[in-house]
Amino acid sequence: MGLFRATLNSLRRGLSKTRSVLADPLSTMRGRVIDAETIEELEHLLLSSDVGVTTTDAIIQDIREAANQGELKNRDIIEVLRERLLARLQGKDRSLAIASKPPTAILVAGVNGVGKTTSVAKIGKALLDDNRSVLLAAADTFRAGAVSQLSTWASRLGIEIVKGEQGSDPAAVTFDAASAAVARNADVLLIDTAGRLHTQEPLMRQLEKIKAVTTKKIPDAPHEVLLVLDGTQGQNTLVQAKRFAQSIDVTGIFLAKLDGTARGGIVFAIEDETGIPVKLVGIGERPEDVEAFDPETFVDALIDVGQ
Ligand SMILES: Nc1nc2c(ncn2[C@@H]2O[C@H](COP(=O)(O)OP(=O)(O)O)[C@@H](O)[C@H]2O)c(=O)[nH]1
Ligand SMILES: [Mg+2]
Repeated sequence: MGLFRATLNSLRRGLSKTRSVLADPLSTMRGRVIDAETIEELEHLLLSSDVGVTTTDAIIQDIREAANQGELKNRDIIEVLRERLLARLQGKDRSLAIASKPPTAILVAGVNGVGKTTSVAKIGKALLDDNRSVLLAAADTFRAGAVSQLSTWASRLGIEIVKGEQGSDPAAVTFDAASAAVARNADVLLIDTAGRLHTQEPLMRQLEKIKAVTTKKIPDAPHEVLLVLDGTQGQNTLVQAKRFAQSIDVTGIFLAKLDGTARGGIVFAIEDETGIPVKLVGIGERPEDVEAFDPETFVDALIDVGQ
């Protein structure tokens, strides 16, 4: 689905807090001879923006070797870094899966407060703007106020919603919603779930059940299982991603709150540690504050080239 834009200026704005940690110090290195000292400085910058040890080591080793071979004479360190960062993100399918026969079902999971419901609203709005019919399943029946939060979004955006009582079985709500999506010929069913701690076994099993009833009603569903991670939670997101991936087949990551973190490099660490592609990023609280994760646009915004 080509629903989402990847806009350099929006991403730059979204990554503005990361600027002081990465892009600003990097810009002072422009034009410098790429020697051992410069490379070491670069290593510190990458680590402090949460790029993670795996990507940092790979890039630094590669640059060191190239420098030793004399390949980096007259090269700009920022351009060299840009190439290497981009290479790390290549070769992944970052598009949202679509069902060959509608409805497409997208299950949204993650721990409490990371931005799931907001992200569901963002995806719903993008689908509506693309003239697709959408149905929301309010399968967070656990937290007080969760159903009404999603209902508020639904009525603001003009999207239909299937909901149950607080405390009711979220798998039953999902089953009803999936049935309704089929009966009404909806293009996309978006399933919002309860925030669970990755340490809460019963809740993790409930998520598996929600997934199973979706498959029962819609063959091959869910077509996407999006894990929402909170960009401000740093290394904690890695633990969550691994735990969720053990329990259900996570097909993509929605990295929310990228605008709230000074460590936007976390994207690299997430992909290194989990192998799951980041597909969407959230850069604000409004329904339009979502961007496709496009490696080139992201890297350019991250290191702020062309400024
Ligand atoms: N700055 C910012 N805030 C966000 C973003 N996504 C969600 N939020 C906020 O994070 C808080 C929790 O969001 P919510 O969707 O209720 O999380 P949930 O518990 O996972 O469903 C709310 O105050 C949202 O407005 C984002 O991309 N950027
Ligand atoms: Mg929620």
